[in-house]
Amino acid sequence: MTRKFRLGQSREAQDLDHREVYSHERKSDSKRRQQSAGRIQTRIEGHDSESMLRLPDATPWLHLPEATLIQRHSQWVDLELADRSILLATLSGKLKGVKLVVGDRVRYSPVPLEEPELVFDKKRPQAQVIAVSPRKSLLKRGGIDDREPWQLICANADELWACAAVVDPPMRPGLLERAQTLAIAAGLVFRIIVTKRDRASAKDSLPELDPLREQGLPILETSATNGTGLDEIKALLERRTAVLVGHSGVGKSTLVNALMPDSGIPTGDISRYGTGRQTTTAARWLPTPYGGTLIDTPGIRTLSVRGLSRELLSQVFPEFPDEVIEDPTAFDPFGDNLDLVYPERLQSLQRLWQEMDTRNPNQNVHR
Ligand SMILES: Nc1nc2c(ncn2[C@@H]2O[C@H](COP(=O)(O)OP(=O)(O)OP(=O)(O)O)[C@@H](O)[C@H]2O)c(=O)[nH]1
Ligand SMILES: [Mg+2]
Repeated sequence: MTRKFRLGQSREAQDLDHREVYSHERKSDSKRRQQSAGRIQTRIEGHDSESMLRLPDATPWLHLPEATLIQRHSQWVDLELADRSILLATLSGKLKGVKLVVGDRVRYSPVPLEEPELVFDKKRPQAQVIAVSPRKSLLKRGGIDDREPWQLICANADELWACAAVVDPPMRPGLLERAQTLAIAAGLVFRIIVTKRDRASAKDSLPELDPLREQGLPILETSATNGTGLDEIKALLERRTAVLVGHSGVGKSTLVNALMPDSGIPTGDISRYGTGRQTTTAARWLPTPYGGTLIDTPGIRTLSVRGLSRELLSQVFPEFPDEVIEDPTAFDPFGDNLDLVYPERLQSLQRLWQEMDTRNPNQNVHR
């Protein structure tokens, strides 16, 4: 089956560890080989990882109405207008090669300026996106290869809320450190939202979070089932846009529904655990009745930090002295010289430090 990526978007904000998404690209192998051969010959790394993040100048289009991109589909996007109505829109050819993402503020033309290509489901576009306004923030994670150095998660958020369940799926502090790194890189406030608190006894102090607690990170314990922590979340949502990030099944969408019973977002059930499939399949921008906005995202397996600066690590691991941050691999987490309370933190630091430097593993591989 040929998959279409007309908007160039279906590979983002999903778990992209699935290599098969690229199988449709075999036809372009030959072209890629030509380009790669040129690079090898000149020994110049021609790829500019920031190019996909650049936006064309939007100032010629300031006379057009502005809307928020609230969800991407394979062939179109949903826009929310100032009056909260929703329009289905295609992208103008002017935006070819531009990566749009949930949360983008866009300028649109109410009538399509160009004839849209085939649109699935007989849905007719009502508008066309012409320009993207400069982003206040852009949350991204490392991509899987050189052709897509970044996977965009959302634009214009203020905070990243990393969701971790007490059980089902098991809590993995390593993912939280990764999420914190991405949040700092994007300039977002980072919070940890513990979900399913009702599934562990009140006596359980969740000691696996102690190293993060001791760094002073804000941790909020919640339960969509018995309402724990929901008032605090509502208060936080009075004037913020927060993106929910976490493994599939931790309860991100359930939390959204608990906060906004009318949102009717599909949530998963236990039988889905371990299937590797997310219930939520596309990120969605959800204005809340509390003033702020939540962004629900599909569950991720991991968050790559490839391509991010190692300078971020001193903020994620402030307990380590400079010489450890400069080369964590020179130290033994279980050796006597550092005498660490949490040796797993040094192991994490080592992993992130090494991954940030990894060159694209597929760089010179031709399938
Ligand atoms: N006991 C309990 N179960 C919960 C809670 N929150 C979510 N669940 C259950 O966890 C399962 C998964 O919830 P979802 O909200 O679909 O998880 P998600 O994080 O949105 O998953 P993806 O969309 O796949 O990323 C469902 O069976 C929920 O009923 C909670 O606070 N307590
Ligand atoms: Mg979900």
